[in-house]
Amino acid sequence: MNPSCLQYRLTPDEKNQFETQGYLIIENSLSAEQIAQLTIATDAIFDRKLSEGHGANSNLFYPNLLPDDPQFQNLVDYERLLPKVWELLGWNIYLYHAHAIITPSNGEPPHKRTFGWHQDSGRVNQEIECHPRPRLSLKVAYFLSDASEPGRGNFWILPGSHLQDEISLPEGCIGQPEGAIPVCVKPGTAVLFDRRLWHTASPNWSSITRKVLFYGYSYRWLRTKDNMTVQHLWADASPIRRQMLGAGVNCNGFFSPTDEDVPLRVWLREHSPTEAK
Ligand SMILES: O=C(O)CCC(=O)C(=O)O
Repeated sequence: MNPSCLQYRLTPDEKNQFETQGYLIIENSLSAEQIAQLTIATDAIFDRKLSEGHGANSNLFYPNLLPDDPQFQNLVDYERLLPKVWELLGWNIYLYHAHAIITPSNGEPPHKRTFGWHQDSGRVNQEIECHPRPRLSLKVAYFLSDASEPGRGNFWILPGSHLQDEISLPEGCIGQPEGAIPVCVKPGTAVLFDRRLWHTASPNWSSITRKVLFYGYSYRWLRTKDNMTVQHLWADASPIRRQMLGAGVNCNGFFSPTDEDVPLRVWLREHSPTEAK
C-alpha cells in the first residue's frame, strides 16, 4: 500500500456525513479507464449469463464477483476507498462479500409500488439484542453506468435512517417512505453506506442498463456472505490485499489477531500510528 493513499482519508465533513446520514458519496472515484475496463468485465458476466438463459430484461445479481477478473480484484484494496473504510471500521477488517448488480431496462412505465426496503445482513437484525443495531459492516458501491437521473434503476436510500430499527412504509404498498431519495450519481462515483441504512434497489425505466459493483467490508470474525472463492489469489496478493481477501494464520486470529493476521495494522503503525490502536 503506497502511503500516498493517506491523502484519501476521510475529511471531518465526510466523517460527519457518514456518521449522521449513514452514507457518503465520493465522485470521480474511478478514472475513465477504470470505468471502461470494469464495464467490459461486467458486460462479459452479463453476456455469459444471457448465453446460459438469463432473461435480457431481468435484473442480474452476481455474487462472488472477484474471481472473474483482475479488475475486480484491484478494487479490494483500492487506495482511494480503503483508507475511508478502515477509518470507519478499524483495521481488523476484510471483504466479506462482493457482487455486481446489473439492472437492464425493465421496460415498465413508472409506477408507485413500494420498493424492497431493507437493512443489510438478514437475521443479524433479529438475532443481535441491542439498540441501535451495531454497524458491523459497510458497502462501497461503484457506479459504472450513468445513474445521475431518477428512473435509471437508482439505488434508493432513507438518509439518516441507520440508527432506526424499523421504518414506516406507506399504506397499501404504494409510494416510498417519507424522506427517501434516489441516489443520482455519475459513472465513477463510489457510494459508501452503513449496512443499517435503510435502502433498496429500484426498477430501471430508462434505456441505460444500470451497472454497479458492491464491495462489502466487515470484521474478520464475521463469516463471508457469499462463496468468496478467492483463496487461490492469496499467493500473489500483497499482504494487505491478502488480509482483505480473508487470509489469516488460524481461527483464533480472526478474533484476537497477531501482526501476521493483520498486515493492515502493521502498516498503520508505521504510517498512521493513531489508527493502529
Ligand atoms: O441494487 C441496488 O441498488 C441495491 C443493492 C442492495 O440492496 C445491496 O447490495 O444491499
